[in-house]
Amino acid sequence: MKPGSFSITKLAASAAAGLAMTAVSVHAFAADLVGQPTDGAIGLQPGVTALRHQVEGFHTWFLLPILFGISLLVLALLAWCILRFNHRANPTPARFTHNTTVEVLWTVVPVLILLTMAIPSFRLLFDYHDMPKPDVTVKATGYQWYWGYAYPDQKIDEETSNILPEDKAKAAGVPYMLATTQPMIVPVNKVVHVLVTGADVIHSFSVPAFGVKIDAVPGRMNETWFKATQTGTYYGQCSQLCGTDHSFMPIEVKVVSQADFDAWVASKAPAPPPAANNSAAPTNAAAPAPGPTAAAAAAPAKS
Ligand SMILES: [Cu+2]
Repeated sequence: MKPGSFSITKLAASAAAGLAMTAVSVHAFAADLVGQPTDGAIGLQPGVTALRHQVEGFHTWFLLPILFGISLLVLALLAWCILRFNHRANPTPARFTHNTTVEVLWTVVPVLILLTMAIPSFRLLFDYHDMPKPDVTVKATGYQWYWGYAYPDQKIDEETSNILPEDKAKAAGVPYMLATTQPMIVPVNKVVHVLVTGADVIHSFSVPAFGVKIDAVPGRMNETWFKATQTGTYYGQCSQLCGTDHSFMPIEVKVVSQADFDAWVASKAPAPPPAANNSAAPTNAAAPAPGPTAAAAAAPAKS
Protein backbone atom coordinates (compact mmCIF):
# COMPACT_ATOMS: atom_id res chain seq x y z
CA MET A 1 0.00 0.00 0.00
CA LYS A 2 2.74 2.44 0.99
CA PRO A 3 5.14 2.02 -1.96
CA GLY A 4 2.56 3.09 -4.60
CA SER A 5 1.50 6.30 -2.91
CA PHE A 6 5.06 7.09 -1.86
CA SER A 7 6.47 7.02 -5.41
CA ILE A 8 3.63 9.19 -6.72
CA THR A 9 4.37 11.83 -4.10
CA LYS A 10 8.04 11.69 -4.98
CA LEU A 11 7.23 11.95 -8.69
CA ALA A 12 5.03 15.00 -8.12
CA ALA A 13 7.68 16.59 -5.90
CA SER A 14 10.44 16.10 -8.48
CA ALA A 15 8.17 17.45 -11.22
CA ALA A 16 7.51 20.56 -9.13
CA ALA A 17 11.23 20.93 -8.42
CA GLY A 18 11.94 20.59 -12.13
CA LEU A 19 9.43 23.31 -12.97
CA ALA A 20 10.90 25.62 -10.35
CA MET A 21 14.43 25.01 -11.67
CA THR A 22 13.25 25.67 -15.21
CA ALA A 23 11.85 29.03 -14.17
CA VAL A 24 15.03 29.93 -12.28
CA SER A 25 17.38 28.89 -15.13
CA VAL A 26 15.41 30.78 -17.76
CA HIS A 27 15.76 33.87 -15.59
CA ALA A 28 19.39 33.29 -14.77
CA PHE A 29 20.61 32.88 -18.32
CA ALA A 30 18.23 34.87 -20.47
CA ALA A 31 20.36 38.02 -20.37
CA ASP A 32 23.76 36.38 -20.73
CA LEU A 33 24.61 36.29 -24.41
CA VAL A 34 22.88 38.05 -27.26
CA GLY A 35 23.03 36.60 -30.74
CA GLN A 36 24.52 33.25 -29.76
CA PRO A 37 23.82 30.25 -27.53
CA THR A 38 24.82 30.37 -23.85
CA ASP A 39 26.50 27.33 -22.31
CA GLY A 40 24.30 25.46 -19.87
CA ALA A 41 21.27 27.65 -20.50
CA ILE A 42 17.82 26.52 -21.48
CA GLY A 43 15.04 28.36 -23.23
CA LEU A 44 15.32 30.61 -26.26
CA GLN A 45 18.27 32.94 -26.75
CA PRO A 46 17.36 36.64 -26.52
CA GLY A 47 15.67 38.08 -29.60
CA VAL A 48 16.14 41.47 -31.25
CA THR A 49 13.22 41.76 -33.67
CA ALA A 50 9.55 42.48 -33.00
CA LEU A 51 8.47 39.24 -34.66
CA ARG A 52 10.94 37.24 -32.63
CA HIS A 53 9.45 38.79 -29.44
CA GLN A 54 6.02 37.67 -30.66
CA VAL A 55 7.37 34.17 -31.29
CA GLU A 56 8.80 34.11 -27.79
CA GLY A 57 5.56 35.32 -26.23
CA PHE A 58 3.59 32.73 -28.16
CA HIS A 59 5.96 29.95 -27.15
CA THR A 60 6.60 30.87 -23.53
CA TRP A 61 3.34 32.39 -22.37
CA PHE A 62 0.85 30.60 -24.58
CA LEU A 63 2.09 27.18 -25.72
CA LEU A 64 4.13 26.23 -22.64
CA PRO A 65 1.26 26.79 -20.14
CA ILE A 66 -1.01 24.64 -22.33
CA LEU A 67 1.72 22.00 -22.50
CA PHE A 68 2.26 22.02 -18.73
CA GLY A 69 -1.51 22.04 -18.12
CA ILE A 70 -2.03 18.96 -20.30
CA SER A 71 0.96 17.19 -18.74
CA LEU A 72 -0.30 17.87 -15.22
CA LEU A 73 -3.82 16.75 -16.14
CA VAL A 74 -2.51 13.46 -17.57
CA LEU A 75 -0.28 13.00 -14.51
CA ALA A 76 -3.25 13.58 -12.18
CA LEU A 77 -5.46 11.15 -14.15
CA LEU A 78 -2.70 8.54 -14.03
CA ALA A 79 -2.25 9.01 -10.30
CA TRP A 80 -5.99 8.80 -9.75
CA CYS A 81 -6.23 5.55 -11.76
CA ILE A 82 -3.27 4.00 -9.94
CA LEU A 83 -4.54 4.94 -6.49
CA ARG A 84 -8.28 4.53 -6.91
CA PHE A 85 -8.48 1.53 -9.24
CA ASN A 86 -5.66 -0.72 -8.16
CA HIS A 87 -6.32 -4.33 -7.20
CA ARG A 88 -6.57 -3.62 -3.49
CA ALA A 89 -8.64 -0.44 -3.57
CA ASN A 90 -11.03 -1.72 -6.21
CA PRO A 91 -11.21 -5.54 -6.11
CA THR A 92 -14.31 -5.86 -8.33
CA PRO A 93 -13.81 -3.78 -11.50
CA ALA A 94 -16.73 -2.35 -13.46
CA ARG A 95 -17.52 -4.19 -16.72
CA PHE A 96 -18.85 -1.39 -18.93
CA THR A 97 -16.87 -0.52 -22.10
CA HIS A 98 -18.33 2.75 -23.44
CA ASN A 99 -19.17 6.16 -22.10
CA THR A 100 -20.54 8.51 -24.75
CA THR A 101 -20.04 11.68 -22.70
CA VAL A 102 -16.36 10.93 -22.05
CA GLU A 103 -15.75 9.96 -25.67
CA VAL A 104 -17.33 13.16 -26.99
CA LEU A 105 -15.32 15.17 -24.47
CA TRP A 106 -11.95 13.64 -25.31
CA THR A 107 -12.58 14.35 -28.98
CA VAL A 108 -14.01 17.86 -28.70
CA VAL A 109 -11.68 19.26 -26.03
CA PRO A 110 -8.43 18.48 -27.95
CA VAL A 111 -9.98 19.96 -31.12
CA LEU A 112 -10.79 23.13 -29.19
CA ILE A 113 -7.26 23.25 -27.75
CA LEU A 114 -5.75 22.86 -31.25
CA LEU A 115 -8.03 25.60 -32.61
CA THR A 116 -7.00 27.92 -29.76
CA MET A 117 -3.37 27.31 -30.67
CA ALA A 118 -3.93 27.61 -34.41
CA ILE A 119 -5.41 31.11 -34.37
CA PRO A 120 -2.40 33.01 -32.89
CA SER A 121 -0.09 30.68 -34.78
CA PHE A 122 -1.60 31.63 -38.13
CA ARG A 123 -1.64 35.30 -37.16
CA LEU A 124 2.11 35.05 -36.58
CA LEU A 125 2.64 33.26 -39.90
CA PHE A 126 0.74 36.01 -41.70
CA ASP A 127 2.90 38.64 -39.95
CA TYR A 128 5.99 36.88 -41.30
CA HIS A 129 4.42 36.71 -44.72
CA ASP A 130 3.31 40.36 -44.87
CA MET A 131 6.69 41.77 -45.66
CA PRO A 132 7.13 45.54 -45.23
CA LYS A 133 8.82 47.50 -47.99
CA PRO A 134 12.48 46.48 -47.82
CA ASP A 135 15.24 49.00 -47.09
CA VAL A 136 18.00 46.54 -47.95
CA THR A 137 17.86 43.31 -49.93
CA VAL A 138 20.41 40.57 -49.41
CA LYS A 139 20.58 37.41 -51.47
CA ALA A 140 21.81 34.50 -49.37
CA THR A 141 22.83 31.39 -51.28
CA GLY A 142 23.59 28.10 -49.55
CA TYR A 143 26.45 26.04 -50.95
CA GLN A 144 28.07 22.79 -49.85
CA TRP A 145 29.33 24.05 -47.38
CA TYR A 146 29.33 27.80 -47.00
CA TRP A 147 27.09 30.77 -47.61
CA GLY A 148 27.30 33.50 -50.21
CA TYR A 149 25.86 36.98 -49.66
CA ALA A 150 25.11 39.41 -52.47
CA TYR A 151 23.53 42.89 -52.36
CA PRO A 152 21.83 43.40 -55.74
CA ASP A 153 20.67 47.00 -55.04
CA GLN A 154 24.13 48.09 -53.89
CA LYS A 155 25.70 46.23 -56.83
CA ILE A 156 27.82 44.21 -54.42
CA ASP A 157 28.65 40.87 -55.95
CA GLU A 158 28.37 37.72 -53.96
CA GLU A 159 30.96 37.26 -51.25
CA THR A 160 31.80 33.87 -49.85
CA SER A 161 31.24 33.38 -46.13
CA ASN A 162 33.25 30.44 -44.82
CA ILE A 163 33.57 29.17 -41.28
CA LEU A 164 36.40 30.89 -39.41
CA PRO A 165 39.12 28.30 -38.62
CA GLU A 166 39.47 27.36 -34.97
CA ASP A 167 42.86 29.01 -34.36
CA LYS A 168 41.73 32.28 -35.94
CA ALA A 169 38.45 32.24 -34.01
CA LYS A 170 40.34 31.68 -30.74
CA ALA A 171 42.79 34.45 -31.57
CA ALA A 172 39.96 36.84 -32.36
CA GLY A 173 37.95 35.82 -29.29
CA VAL A 174 34.88 34.90 -31.31
CA PRO A 175 32.90 31.66 -31.06
CA TYR A 176 34.35 28.89 -33.21
CA MET A 177 31.69 27.09 -35.29
CA LEU A 178 29.64 30.30 -35.41
CA ALA A 179 32.04 33.00 -36.57
CA THR A 180 32.71 33.36 -40.30
CA THR A 181 35.28 34.85 -42.62
CA GLN A 182 32.70 37.24 -44.08
CA PRO A 183 29.61 38.24 -42.11
CA MET A 184 26.42 39.52 -43.68
CA ILE A 185 26.36 43.27 -42.94
CA VAL A 186 23.01 45.00 -42.47
CA PRO A 187 21.85 48.31 -41.01
CA VAL A 188 20.02 48.52 -37.68
CA ASN A 189 16.30 49.39 -37.51
CA LYS A 190 15.89 48.79 -41.23
CA VAL A 191 13.77 46.21 -42.98
CA VAL A 192 16.15 43.65 -44.41
CA HIS A 193 14.70 41.45 -47.09
CA VAL A 194 16.58 38.16 -47.43
CA LEU A 195 16.25 36.22 -50.66
CA VAL A 196 17.28 32.67 -49.92
CA THR A 197 18.22 29.98 -52.39
CA GLY A 198 20.43 26.91 -52.62
CA ALA A 199 23.04 26.18 -55.26
CA ASP A 200 23.40 22.42 -54.83
CA VAL A 201 21.25 20.81 -52.15
CA ILE A 202 18.67 22.13 -49.67
CA HIS A 203 20.15 24.25 -46.89
CA SER A 204 18.34 26.42 -44.38
CA PHE A 205 19.04 30.01 -43.43
CA SER A 206 18.38 30.40 -39.73
CA VAL A 207 19.19 33.15 -37.22
CA PRO A 208 17.49 32.49 -33.87
CA ALA A 209 17.84 36.05 -32.53
CA PHE A 210 15.83 37.32 -35.51
CA GLY A 211 13.30 34.50 -35.37
CA VAL A 212 14.20 33.70 -38.95
CA LYS A 213 14.44 30.25 -40.48
CA ILE A 214 13.78 29.48 -44.11
CA ASP A 215 14.88 26.74 -46.48
CA ALA A 216 17.42 27.43 -49.22
CA VAL A 217 16.10 25.33 -52.07
CA PRO A 218 17.95 24.95 -55.40
CA GLY A 219 15.93 26.43 -58.26
CA ARG A 220 13.63 28.34 -55.95
CA MET A 221 13.88 31.81 -54.39
CA ASN A 222 12.44 31.90 -50.88
CA GLU A 223 12.15 35.15 -49.01
CA THR A 224 12.03 36.28 -45.44
CA TRP A 225 12.71 39.49 -43.58
CA PHE A 226 13.82 40.94 -40.30
CA LYS A 227 14.28 44.32 -38.69
CA ALA A 228 16.92 44.13 -36.00
CA THR A 229 16.48 46.75 -33.28
CA GLN A 230 19.95 46.42 -31.78
CA THR A 231 23.41 46.58 -33.29
CA GLY A 232 25.64 43.58 -32.68
CA THR A 233 26.73 40.26 -34.05
CA TYR A 234 24.14 37.54 -34.42
CA TYR A 235 24.91 33.95 -35.22
CA GLY A 236 22.94 31.18 -36.83
CA GLN A 237 23.57 27.87 -38.52
CA CYS A 238 22.47 25.98 -41.57
CA SER A 239 19.43 24.13 -40.26
CA GLN A 240 18.83 21.54 -42.93
CA LEU A 241 21.02 18.43 -43.09
CA CYS A 242 22.96 19.14 -46.26
CA GLY A 243 25.95 16.80 -46.22
CA THR A 244 29.16 16.03 -44.34
CA ASP A 245 30.06 19.63 -43.54
CA HIS A 246 26.54 20.68 -42.63
CA SER A 247 27.71 21.77 -39.19
CA PHE A 248 30.55 23.84 -40.63
CA MET A 249 28.56 26.48 -42.48
CA PRO A 250 27.58 29.00 -39.81
CA ILE A 251 25.74 32.23 -40.45
CA GLU A 252 27.05 35.49 -39.03
CA VAL A 253 25.09 38.71 -39.32
CA LYS A 254 26.58 42.01 -38.21
CA VAL A 255 23.96 44.65 -37.52
CA VAL A 256 25.59 48.07 -37.75
CA SER A 257 24.49 51.71 -37.80
CA GLN A 258 23.28 53.15 -41.09
CA ALA A 259 26.48 55.24 -41.32
CA ASP A 260 28.68 52.19 -40.86
CA PHE A 261 26.61 50.30 -43.42
CA ASP A 262 26.94 53.13 -45.93
CA ALA A 263 30.69 53.24 -45.33
CA TRP A 264 30.91 49.48 -45.86
CA VAL A 265 28.91 49.75 -49.09
CA ALA A 266 31.19 52.56 -50.26
CA SER A 267 34.25 50.43 -49.49
CA LYS A 268 32.83 47.71 -51.72
CA ALA A 269 32.15 50.02 -54.65
CA PRO A 270 34.13 49.19 -57.78
CA ALA A 271 36.99 51.52 -58.69
CA PRO A 272 35.67 54.82 -60.12
CA PRO A 273 35.34 54.75 -63.92
CA PRO A 274 37.37 57.96 -64.71
CA ALA A 275 40.52 56.12 -63.61
CA ALA A 276 39.93 53.69 -66.46
CA ASN A 277 43.50 53.70 -67.54
CA ASN A 278 44.63 50.19 -68.23
CA SER A 279 45.11 46.78 -66.72
CA ALA A 280 46.26 46.68 -63.08
CA ALA A 281 43.42 48.24 -61.03
CA PRO A 282 40.33 46.50 -62.49
CA THR A 283 41.69 42.96 -62.09
CA ASN A 284 41.06 43.19 -58.37
CA ALA A 285 37.38 44.04 -58.81
CA ALA A 286 36.85 41.75 -61.76
CA ALA A 287 38.38 38.64 -60.27
CA PRO A 288 35.68 37.65 -57.73
CA ALA A 289 32.79 38.42 -60.05
CA PRO A 290 32.93 35.54 -62.56
CA GLY A 291 33.09 32.81 -59.90
CA PRO A 292 29.70 33.33 -58.21
CA THR A 293 28.03 34.38 -61.46
CA ALA A 294 29.12 31.21 -63.17
CA ALA A 295 28.03 29.14 -60.20
CA ALA A 296 24.65 30.86 -60.07
CA ALA A 297 24.11 30.36 -63.78
CA ALA A 298 25.07 26.71 -63.60
CA ALA A 299 22.86 25.84 -60.62
CA PRO A 300 19.38 26.34 -62.14
CA ALA A 301 20.47 24.67 -65.37
CA LYS A 302 21.09 21.42 -63.50
CA SER A 303 17.62 21.24 -61.94
CU1 LIG B 1 23.68 23.53 -45.36
